[in-house]
Amino acid sequence: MAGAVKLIGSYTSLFCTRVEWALKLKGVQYEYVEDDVFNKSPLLLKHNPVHKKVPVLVHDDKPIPESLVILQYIDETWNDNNLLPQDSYERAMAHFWAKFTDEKCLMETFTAAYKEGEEKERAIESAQESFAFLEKLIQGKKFFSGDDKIGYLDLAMGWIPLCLDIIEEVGDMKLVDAEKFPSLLEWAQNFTEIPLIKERLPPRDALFNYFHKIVGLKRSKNH
Ligand SMILES: N[C@@H](CCC(=O)N[C@@H](CS)C(=O)NCC(=O)O)C(=O)O
Repeated sequence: MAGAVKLIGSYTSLFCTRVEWALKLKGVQYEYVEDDVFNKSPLLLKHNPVHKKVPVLVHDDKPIPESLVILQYIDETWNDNNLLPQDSYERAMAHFWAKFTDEKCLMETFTAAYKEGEEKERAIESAQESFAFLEKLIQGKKFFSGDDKIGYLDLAMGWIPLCLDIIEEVGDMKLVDAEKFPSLLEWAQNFTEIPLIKERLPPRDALFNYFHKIVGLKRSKNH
């Protein structure tokens, strides 16, 4: 598929990382444009006026926002080496769980990181309840997308090995441990051992500083 591909991203964004993994898995050549989410560029505001967030994929001058939407677009546009299942029920379920990880697991993890006291305890409990569904989903499988190779759902869940332990450290809490979540942690290990995934893991200190900053901002707004 011809046409210039540009990714407006941010190095420490887990949402951008999943898009970069997908582009690399598909062997798509692209230009990467780093944005500053604390001082957004006119290019980002022009291409994502609705949410004003990275990532935005620009293909043939057409902008596509929202990382999960972008993953689907990439899969349909460069359609060898499929990321999404071919079976329509399985494909629907992949979308369901990807939405679940963003809207429940990730949001509850972030909430637990910035809340304090009883509210924090409640957020930790509901995050762990959500992670328990992922633990069940991955049991008996090497990858979320099957046994032989990673796909869309692994990329969507990729934030877990990428930054869950960093958010846990910033939030002074432990959500996912080896005792309760052995299969999820084994998957995380298998996933990050894949060379293409490992190559695009931002340095830990950059991620720590980023989450420290946004958790701090959220706490100060909360007071
Ligand atoms: N649901 C969006 C989330 C994107 C997102 O939250 N991006 C962050 C960077 S990690 C951002 O641009 N934040 C700027 C802001 O919230 O104003 C997606 O999946 O792409």
